[in-house]
Amino acid sequence: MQVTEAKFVKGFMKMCEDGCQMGWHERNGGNFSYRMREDETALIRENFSYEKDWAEIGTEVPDLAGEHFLVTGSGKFFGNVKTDPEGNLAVIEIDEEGTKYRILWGLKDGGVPTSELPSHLMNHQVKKKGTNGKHRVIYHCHPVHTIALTFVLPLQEEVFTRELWEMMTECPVIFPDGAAVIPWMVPGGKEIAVRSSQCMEDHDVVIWAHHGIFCSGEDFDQTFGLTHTVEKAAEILCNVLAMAPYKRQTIEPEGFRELAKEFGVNLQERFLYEK
Ligand code: 2HA
Ligand code: ZN
Repeated sequence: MQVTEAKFVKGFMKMCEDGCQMGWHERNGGNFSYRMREDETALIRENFSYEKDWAEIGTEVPDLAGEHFLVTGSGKFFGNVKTDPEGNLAVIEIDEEGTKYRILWGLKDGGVPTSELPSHLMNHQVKKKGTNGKHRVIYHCHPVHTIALTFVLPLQEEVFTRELWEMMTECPVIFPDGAAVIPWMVPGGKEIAVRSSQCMEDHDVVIWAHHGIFCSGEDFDQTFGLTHTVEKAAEILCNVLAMAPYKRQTIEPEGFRELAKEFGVNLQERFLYEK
């Protein structure tokens, strides 16, 4: 089967397009990876070439040894994925030590996988273990309002989580573990990858101050929907803060406790502090 005929590739490409339409991928902004299932790899294996050299990942992901990923290319524009998937995407394989990768398909005009490959793979490693293999999608983008909030809110996950939850009733149901926040760091390397993957141990949302957001999920719809929900809550908060420095009324901690009971989610008390 042609790579672009496979259902997971179509889903991946659609999400690239949807993210662009949201305005989350200026120029080459953002990056995206999917941990392929064995049957999906088998389906398109006939298109793979094993001639490219192994290259250093820049970190270690031993629990991903032998795994295959569909990833966006470094410096490539999400907006070009639809018309030229083979020039902008790649299928990569991880070696037996989990320290190297090689390109099996794609990036036909040259190039390498996303500059955030260490963060993507370390996040995948944490999620593969922590969700019993259920999470397969790691998505990074640059949504305006989420980034804007990192200039005015304290960079504390309790504050970000609580403020976002208050903006839409369904937020705590959609991200009950809250949103982690990391301070500004140089992107692209192992240090930010380690920090992010530590946050992914107990969150599906990690906000990078003055940069963007990483979300993890089981499939494309869940992961995109999660990103959209966080960004929409952030947009409402930006609007509220632009109107007044305070809220006249809001959802109170007791309301969140009732919501948790009704919807069967566990909301940690540290997010429900008295203000
Ligand atoms: O430009 O988003 O974080 C790609 C990125 C790097
Ligand atoms: Zn980025």
